[in-house]
Amino acid sequence: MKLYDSAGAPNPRRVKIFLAEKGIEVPVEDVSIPKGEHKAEAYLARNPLGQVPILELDDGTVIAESTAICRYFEELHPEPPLFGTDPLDRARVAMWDRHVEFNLFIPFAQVFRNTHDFFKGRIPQVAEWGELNKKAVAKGFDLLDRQLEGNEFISGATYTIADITAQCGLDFFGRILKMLPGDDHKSLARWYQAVSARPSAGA
Ligand SMILES: N[C@@H](CCC(=O)N[C@@H](CS)C(=O)NCC(=O)O)C(=O)O
Repeated sequence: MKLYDSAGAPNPRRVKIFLAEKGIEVPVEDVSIPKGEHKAEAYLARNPLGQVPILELDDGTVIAESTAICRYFEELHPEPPLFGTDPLDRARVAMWDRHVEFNLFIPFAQVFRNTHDFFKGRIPQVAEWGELNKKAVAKGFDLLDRQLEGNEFISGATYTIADITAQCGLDFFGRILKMLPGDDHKSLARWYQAVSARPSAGA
């Protein structure tokens, strides 16, 4: 089995933190986004979307989408559970993971793609759309801050995939765009400090 990664990229990092939390080691191959290796023929044959991460199994089966890869490992290695523990908890974790994706991670990615110099000349950029998404990120901060006022972690009392998704979004987009939680989002800032101190954050 092999995980196709791109150093520093936020989606593969979701999988790497997940694996670190589970204590699983998987061989990793780097696919350079700056060099365009993710759009090379050999990689597109594995993932026509030309995105990382993918997990390639020994029989050649390819799993794309970070959450799908994490789910696969959750089935193989249920402990510690990172997708919830019973029907209600699993629903709650799925709900919060989706909330984080749609209200934080994706708007952050839109700001990055539409306003950052890295993408100049690589993709068509619509600066106004990027600016609008800054407002969506701010609303995402509000949502998570409210949730974290009374909860240690995003979906409740335990660290889950929803925390990993938010952590990777803030570590990558939040840092590059200088949009990190401050005094207006104290609970989110408290949570961010706590998850950043976990050993898995080094993954
Ligand atoms: N929904 C996918 C998103 C994957 C994705 O957007 N990966 C980024 C790196 S973080 C990528 O490959 N970007 C290059 C591109 O889209 O051309 C997932 O969760 O894995």
